[in-house]
Amino acid sequence: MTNSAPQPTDVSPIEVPTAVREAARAARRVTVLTGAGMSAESGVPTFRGAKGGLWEEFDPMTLASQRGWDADPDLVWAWYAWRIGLVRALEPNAGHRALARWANGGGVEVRIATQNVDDLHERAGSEVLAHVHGDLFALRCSVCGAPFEDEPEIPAEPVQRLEPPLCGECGEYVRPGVVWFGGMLPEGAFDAALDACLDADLVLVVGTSGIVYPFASLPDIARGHGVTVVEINPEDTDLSSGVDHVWRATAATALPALVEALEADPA
Ligand code: BV8
Repeated sequence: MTNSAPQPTDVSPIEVPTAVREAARAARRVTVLTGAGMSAESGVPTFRGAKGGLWEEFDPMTLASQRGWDADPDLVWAWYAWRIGLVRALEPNAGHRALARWANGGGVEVRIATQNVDDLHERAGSEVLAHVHGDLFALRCSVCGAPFEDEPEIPAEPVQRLEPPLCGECGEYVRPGVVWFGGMLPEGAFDAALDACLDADLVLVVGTSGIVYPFASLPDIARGHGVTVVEINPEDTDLSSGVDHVWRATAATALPALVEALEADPA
C-alpha cells in the first residue's frame, strides 16, 4: 500500500473504491472509529460541518462543560433532555446496520469505538467497544456519582430551561453520562480504542471532523504502526491528509456498499 497522498476516489457513492474493498477483504481485524457523521443520516445533528451543526447554534463551552453546568444546570439539562428525546425518536441508519451485519457475518472481527453519545450502534445490533465521550443515557448524580435509574422527564417540545432530576441518594442534581470539554474520558475507554487500533489490519474512520482530542489522535497513531487507515466522509477533514485512502461518501451509503461487496466476493 503506497503511503503517497491519498487520491479522493470520485466514484458514485455506492461503488466501492478498489483499494478500500481489497483492504477490507484482506482484513481479519477491523476497527471502526465513528463520529457524529455516522448518525447524521438518522437525523442526529452533527456538531460542525458545512451544513451547520449544533456548535453553530449552541456554544459548546456553555452547554458541554463543567463550567457551563456549574453556572446554569437548568440550561444544560434542558439541552441534554432535548437530545435524549431526539435520539429516542430516531432509528439507526443503513450504515449502523451494515456494521452490525459485517461484525455478525463471521470471518472478521469488527470493533467499534465511538465519540457518539447516542445508542444507535447498539440499537442496530452492534457491540460498542468504547463510548469514548460517554453515553447520553447513562445518567448519574453530579455530586455523589450514584447512577440514576429512574425515567427523567423529557419535554415533548425543546425548552430553554429545565431543572435536572434529583439524586435518590444525596438529593443533588443528576447529570448526563457524557464527557464534557476539559473532562476526563471514561476509565479505560481511550486505551481500549487505542489497543483496538494498534492490533487492527484496517481502521475505518467514519463521520468525524477529527478536531476533538485525544480521540482525533487515533488514526495517526494507527497509521504510524503500519495499519491501513481509510476515511469515509463526504467532506475534507483535518484527518484526510494523514490516511491511506479517502472515500468521499456518506456512512449510510458507503458502509452498506462495502459490506455487500464483501458478501458478494468473500476473501
Ligand atoms: C480531555 C460529549 C483530558 C458531550 C464531546 C489536544 C489538543 C487540543 C485540545 C485538546 C487536546 N487535548 C485535550 C484538548 C481539549 C479538548 C479538545 O479536543 N478540544 C478541541 C475542541 C480543540 N478535549 C477535551 O476536552 C477532552 N478531554 O482531553 O481530558 C484533558 C483535559 C484538558 C486538557 C488536556 C487533557 C474531552 C472531549 C470530549 C468532549 N465531549 N461530546 C456532548 O456530546 O454533548 S465532543 C463532541 O464533539 C462529540 O462527542 C465529538 O467528539 C465531537 C464532535 O466531533 P465529530 O463527531 O467529529 O462531529 P463534527 O460535527 O465535528 O463532524 C462531523 C463530521 O461528519 C464532518 O467531518 C462531516 O463532514 C461528516 N459528516 C456529515 N454527514 C455525514 C458525515 N460523514 C459521513 N456520513 C454522513 N452522512
